[in-house]
Amino acid sequence: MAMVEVKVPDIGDFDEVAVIELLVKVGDTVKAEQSLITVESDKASMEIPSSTAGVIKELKVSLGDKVKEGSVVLVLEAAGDAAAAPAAAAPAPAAAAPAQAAPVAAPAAAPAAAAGPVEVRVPDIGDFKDVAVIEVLVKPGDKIAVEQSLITVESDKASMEIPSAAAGVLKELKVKVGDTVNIGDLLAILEGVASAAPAAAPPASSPAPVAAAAAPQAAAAPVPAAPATAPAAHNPTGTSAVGLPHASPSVRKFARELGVPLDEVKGSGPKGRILLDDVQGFTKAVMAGATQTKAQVAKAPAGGGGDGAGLGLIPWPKVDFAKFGPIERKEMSRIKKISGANLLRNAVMIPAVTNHDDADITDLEAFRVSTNKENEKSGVKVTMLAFLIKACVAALKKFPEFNSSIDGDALIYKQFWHIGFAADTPNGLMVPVIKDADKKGVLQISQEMGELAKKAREGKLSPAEMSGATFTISSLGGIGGRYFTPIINAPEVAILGVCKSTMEPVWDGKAFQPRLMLPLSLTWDHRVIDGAAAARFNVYLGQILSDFRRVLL
Ligand code: CAO
Repeated sequence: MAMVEVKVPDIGDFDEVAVIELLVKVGDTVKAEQSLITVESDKASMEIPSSTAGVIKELKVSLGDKVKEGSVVLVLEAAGDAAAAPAAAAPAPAAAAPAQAAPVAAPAAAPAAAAGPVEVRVPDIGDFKDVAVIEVLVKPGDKIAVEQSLITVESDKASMEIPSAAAGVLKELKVKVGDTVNIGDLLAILEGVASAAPAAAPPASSPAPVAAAAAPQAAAAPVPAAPATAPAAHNPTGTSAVGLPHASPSVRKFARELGVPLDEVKGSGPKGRILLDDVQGFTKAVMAGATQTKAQVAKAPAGGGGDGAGLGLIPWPKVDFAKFGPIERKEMSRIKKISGANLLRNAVMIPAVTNHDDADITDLEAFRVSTNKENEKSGVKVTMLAFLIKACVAALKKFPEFNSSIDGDALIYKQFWHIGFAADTPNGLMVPVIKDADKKGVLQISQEMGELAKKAREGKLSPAEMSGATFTISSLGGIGGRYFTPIINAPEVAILGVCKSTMEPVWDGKAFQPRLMLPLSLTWDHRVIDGAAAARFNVYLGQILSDFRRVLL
């Protein structure tokens, strides 16, 4: 296996360019022509490819370094036959050049007045043949500036933007996404305002550009017979003249493959450049439901409702309500939008079943009332919900799968008991969490609940105070109702709904006795829990609530 130095090839008129991205690291196996680094001048950014396949042994450049033709980028151990051809290690035009940018000076010619329609054609794009149009950046009616990018084309080696050599109003676009184009093909017709002089610069040297999408562009001369390269300077900072996000070709390609709208990704690189990590971070956030793409938001009229197309459902009904009577349209709160999207996912994705039961809390309520009387001066009111939290912890300890979460084909059994409780706030539903409820007494839980519920209503809960729950209780007991079917708060696997307790006649074997009965609704994930376990959970919970001393057992 031969060691090969991969060098910066001929990068045209660029003297020294800065290394702005390292796309590989020591130990990586790279293919011939795989991009290794991104470099950037004040005019363009471009990726420097490897001339040889192999395993990277040493990186010779770091971020911020300046490199020029001949600078050693890295050393690699050439793979297989490539080792026998060390010549390929050099930036030999044949191998490496197609992946180089062919940056050229900005057009020197001043725009000249043009009369009538002007044709814009594909300039000399070097070795590229039949390159695919992957983005159309303008539309008829747009006012086009000289050097404004019109389309992005991509070969298997690179992508580049094709700019307009003339200024004017776009009358007609002659290409669409998916078309393939070659040198001289007609791209667009402008109604002339001004055009750059054709043949402002000689054709780029033989290497074909691997220009960044935002990189060395070749401007088409508006003369069909002799499309001359008048490469445009590209502004590498921020977005391009057409508002294109600033990212290297590989990042743009990656984003396209994932369907990530690059213009919605915040770049964390220098001058706001979008890095691979940014695209990955954005994708993760969308998958986790933490953020939505503009398209998702537009499609989600009912707080993340979507149009049902993904589920093969018929579209959401669109009704012109105003036809039937007066209406008022109000935007949903941010919390409603976020929780709506989460609730929808949980409702759709979890095979949920709800078991209803009643618990006799006659003695517990009597105890609660007397405790509150005794503690009147302390200012802390013991609530039924605090007892329920303690009782649930006991049941969760007895039935640990209720305190678990699904992780692929495995279950994560949590050895902590953090209980979330739904709180009704003016802005919507929030779920603060009582951490380590197993280690706290009912008084402490009541006090914390009071504080958290207050914060929730004031919109002051921190993300930490709303995270980490292993089980949730949703209590409508202070309001009313009998039973309901709460939606599981993923990735938890169960939730307890509680309604208002009522005095009911309960048969004790000899006579009906007036007992205070608390309606319970336990929703559980059937992938983790089965009906028998859910029934046992409810029975056990009922036993604890009817005789709280069992918590001590
Ligand atoms: N049965 C009968 N009475 C009950 C009860 C029950 N299960 N639970 C509470 N009560 C009583 C309380 O004792 C209290 O009465 P007093 O004022 O006479 O003492 C009264 O109802 C009000 O209680 P509360 O609701 O203020 O207190 P809480 O501890 O029960 O609940 C909290 C606190 C934050 C959970 C509650 O205020 C809340 O927001 N509930 C709504 C939760 C919700 O929206 N769930 C639905 C989610 S799904 O959309």
